Formats: sequence, structure tokens, C-alpha cells
Amino acid sequence: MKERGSLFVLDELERLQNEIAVSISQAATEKELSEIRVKVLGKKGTLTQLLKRLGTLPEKDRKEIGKKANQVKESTEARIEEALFLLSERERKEALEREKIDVTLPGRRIPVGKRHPLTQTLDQIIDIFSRLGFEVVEGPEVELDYYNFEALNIPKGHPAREMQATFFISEDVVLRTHTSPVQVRTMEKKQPPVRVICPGAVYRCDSDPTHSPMFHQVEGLLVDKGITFADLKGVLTVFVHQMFGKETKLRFRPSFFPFTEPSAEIDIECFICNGKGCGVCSQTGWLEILGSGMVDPAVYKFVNYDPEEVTGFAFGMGIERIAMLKYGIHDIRLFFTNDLRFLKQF
Ligand code: 2NM
Repeated sequence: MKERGSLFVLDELERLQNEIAVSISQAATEKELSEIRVKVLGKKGTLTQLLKRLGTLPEKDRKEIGKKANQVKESTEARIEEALFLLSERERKEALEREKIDVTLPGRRIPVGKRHPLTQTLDQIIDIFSRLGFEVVEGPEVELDYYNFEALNIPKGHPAREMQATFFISEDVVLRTHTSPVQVRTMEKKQPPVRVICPGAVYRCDSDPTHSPMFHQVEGLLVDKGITFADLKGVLTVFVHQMFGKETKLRFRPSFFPFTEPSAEIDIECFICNGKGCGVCSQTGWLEILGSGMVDPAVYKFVNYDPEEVTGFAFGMGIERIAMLKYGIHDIRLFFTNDLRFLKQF
């Protein structure tokens, strides 16, 4: 027969074991479980307190009660371990569910930009002349009157100066009206053979649907011993055929520029009406696309080339004009307003 004290402790252990089992089964977090561990097994924990009373019990009951207490302790630890394991399992499953990705979904499209139609046109022109051995050279947009006019055989008072509607910065400084000054600078620096094209922005005080105060040009220059008008015709015919198609009809029409003699403008057959005459070609059947000529000996004098030694040809074209003809664009301002509805079409 056991003592009342022993019976009470045994009862308490039994009750405690059940209570622990219930609270562990209800714990929803790791924190709650570690709180239970402290409450039961900690220094002031319920089981620890109960064990302290072991010494006060009769000798004969101690073994059995001690064994029971140990069992409660071990089962508590085992239950907590198991609960922790279940919690981490549940957490892992939830994470897998939460982070699930559908690898069969189509990818997000990356919006890809396009080059501006003027850049595309210029790149094509540069590509053609590069293959013909021309080098790309650039120069200043704010230019001395000397390079823009004087050295190109356009002295002060020359009517070509009025025709070009120049923006002046000061009496001797202008916004270049063409890229020819870059070619003059090139000839100053380099002896023949010279084969360059000069792309870039140019400025003229002019504004309507087909003229912009800023637009772009490519000019070309080839100087060497024995260059003739036949070379001009050959090179520019190759260019026109590569740019507009090898079936394109073209003609060389006599013209005038102060810096070339003789001079010729190049027309291609109007591809809108096939030469029959329409609004785009002003009923002529032809579209003007290029100016050209044999460089005037007067220009060579300014750059110290000997006109008895070398000859050459030069040409120039407006990039906007070429792009407008190529894509059938009627208003030059569309190139500069950056309306995506326009730009996306190229
Ligand atoms: C054109 C037409 C004809 C030209 C001439 C020169 C230089 F510097 F060599 F004299 N550069 N560009 C030239 C000739 C430009 O543009 C319609």
C-alpha cells in the first residue's frame, strides 16, 4: 500500500503527462513548443518541481515514481521532437505550394526597340560606300564661314550664299549648311588618294512639309590621279542600283554647283508611277536623289592640291529625302516628332 504523498505524485505525473500531450498537440509554432519545453522541463518547470518532491517520499515508492517521472520526461521530449518535425514538414509543404511555378507558361516578351528610319537609311548608305572603299569622316556642325563657303569657291556676295539661307553664329561662324566643309578639312590634312563619305546634321533657315531647319546629308569625295567623269558615273550607278534595286533606271542631268565643274544631278525613274508622271514626281516621271560633279580646280587651290596632278569627283544627298522617297513619307517633320505610331512602322 502506498502513502498518500506517493499516490498524489503518481496522480500528478499521470495528469501532467496527459496535459502535456494535449498542449503539444495544440501547439502551432516552434516558439509555442519551446515554451512548453521550458514550462515542463525548465528549472521551475512543472515536472522538475514534482521531481524535487521525490526525496520527501518513502524510500520504497521512489523507484517506481522516479521511473514514471523519467518516462514522462522522455515522452515529453519525444513528443516535442515529433511535433517540431511535423511543423517543419508542414512548413516545407506550404513553401513548395506557395512557390510553385508553371514552367509551361509562355515567357514574358521583352520589348525590342528599332533603329530610327533615318539611321536605317544612313546605315545602308554607309554600308554601300564602305564596300566601295570609302571611309566615314565627321566634322563640326558649328563651322567657320571659310570652310562652309570660301574654300568651296563660294566667296562673299556669291548668289549661292543667299540660296542656302544660313544661320549665322557670328560674322565668320555659321551652322554648316552642308557637310562639304568636312571634306575640305580632310583634304587639308591628307594627300590623295582620298575616298571619304561625310554624314551628319546640317542647318538651313527653311521650314515646310519637305524642308526642316535641321536635316541630314551624306557627301562623298574621291580624289586620285586620273579620276574622270566615267568614275563618277560608275560609282554612283552602283550606289543607285544597290540602294534602290538593280533594275532602277537612272539619268545624269546637267546641273550647276560652285564647287564642281562639270556638275550633274542624278534622277531615278519615279517608282510610284513607273515614269508616267504623278504627284510625287511633279508629272516629270523622275525623282531627283543626288547632286554630283568633278571637283572644281578652284577648290584644290585652297587645300594645296595640284589640279594638274589629281582630279576627283564629289556628290551629296539628303538622307531625309532618300528615306521619304524610299518609304513614301510626305512630311519631313514626322522624322523629328518621335511619334511611336510612325516610328514602329519601320
Ligand atoms: C554636292 C554636289 C556636288 C561636294 C563637293 C565637295 C568638295 F568639298 F569636294 F568640294 N564636297 N561635296 C558636292 C558636289 C556636294 O551636294 C549636293
